[in-house]
Amino acid sequence: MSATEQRGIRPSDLIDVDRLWRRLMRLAEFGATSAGGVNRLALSPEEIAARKVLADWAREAGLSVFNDPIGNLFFRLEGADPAAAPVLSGSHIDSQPTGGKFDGTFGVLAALEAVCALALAARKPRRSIEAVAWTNEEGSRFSPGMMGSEAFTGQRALDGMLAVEDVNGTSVRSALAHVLAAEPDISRRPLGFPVHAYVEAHIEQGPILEREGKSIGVVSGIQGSRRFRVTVRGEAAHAGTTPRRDRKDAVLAAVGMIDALAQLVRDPEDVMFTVGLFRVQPNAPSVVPREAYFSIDLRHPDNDVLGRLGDAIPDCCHANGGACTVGVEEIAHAPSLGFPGRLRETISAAAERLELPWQEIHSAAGHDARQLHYHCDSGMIFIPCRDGISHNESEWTEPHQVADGSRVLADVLWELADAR
Ligand code: HGY
Ligand code: MN
Ligand code: MN
Repeated sequence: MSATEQRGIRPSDLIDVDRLWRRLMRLAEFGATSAGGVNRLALSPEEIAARKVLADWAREAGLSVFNDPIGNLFFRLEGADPAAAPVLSGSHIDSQPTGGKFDGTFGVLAALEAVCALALAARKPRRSIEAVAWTNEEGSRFSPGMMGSEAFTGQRALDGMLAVEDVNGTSVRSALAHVLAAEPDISRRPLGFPVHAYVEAHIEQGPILEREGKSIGVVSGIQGSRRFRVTVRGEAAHAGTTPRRDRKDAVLAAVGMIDALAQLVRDPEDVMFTVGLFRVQPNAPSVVPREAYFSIDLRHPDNDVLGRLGDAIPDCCHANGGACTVGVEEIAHAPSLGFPGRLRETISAAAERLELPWQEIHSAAGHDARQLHYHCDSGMIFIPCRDGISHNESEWTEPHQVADGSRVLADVLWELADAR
């Protein structure tokens, strides 16, 4: 086929949707739950196995594979100018404990499909294009999340991350050692490099695109979030013999705090306040609890609201501690951000060319694109998901929706990488 004919074929024409869908279903087997979801925690044996399959698929297409000191995994389509800063695209393959088949995985596999399809068609853009699977985006095993993209962009130091432990006392350092030891055939690159542009494809994780009948969401930005951990220390005592006046009940104090916090953040009504993790020590039915440990996930698109309410959280907790002692630690504070217009226009123009109905949409969920936003021009492409459900085993999106998103992504990546 002549170069001219080649040029007439857009990258979106090269996308093999059946292959992409098969790979989505295959990856969902790693950590598959009986309810049809996925439990593939960061740096777990399930994730090690999934990473190997990704690397095999990339090599079959002739791509080179790299990892880095935090375990990010890259699949590179070499460009005509290898020294030029590459275009990057991806997301994460770690999941929530009761996660779905598409959160993160769609973005990694759509990016991998784009570079595989281009490689198999012997298309060589000026800049290299790399698909990436970022380490520990979800933060459910090791908190806070987004360690891979934060370390890559220098938003957070690697050493502090390596010391983080999961609930069983396993550190990131030791879990990561197993991941990297399982990849002796993958070249290690240093942490971070200049990136020309980053695009992440993701399911919306909300109901808007489906409700509005749109195939593509051009993401305008990501709402801000603040994350805290609260430790309430009381005193273990006998549940039957200890009079109320003598009790230092950590759970009753924590419950009072959470109720007061819920009142504090009641207004404005679009504030997102979640206590998703709650641990009790010694967690025994006939022992007055010695300690309660819980998470706070606070989100809002207005940085002033986020600032005002987040700043009030420690005092609110201390004021409701009663006879217990209270520790409040803020573990992450990510402001609300807007993606650059030029990248949003590139995405919407690609959707127009493919005659796909699209709309601008703000992301209420967090993504690795947040970190890349401070590193290079970044943007996101959303596809609808059924009833907006996510972080739930029934998460679902249709093959044609996956096809639409991956085609737009392929054309956007080519345009960014091949621009003269
Ligand atoms: O929490 C989030 O927004 C992301 O899904 N980890
Ligand atoms: Mn995600
Ligand atoms: Mn998620």
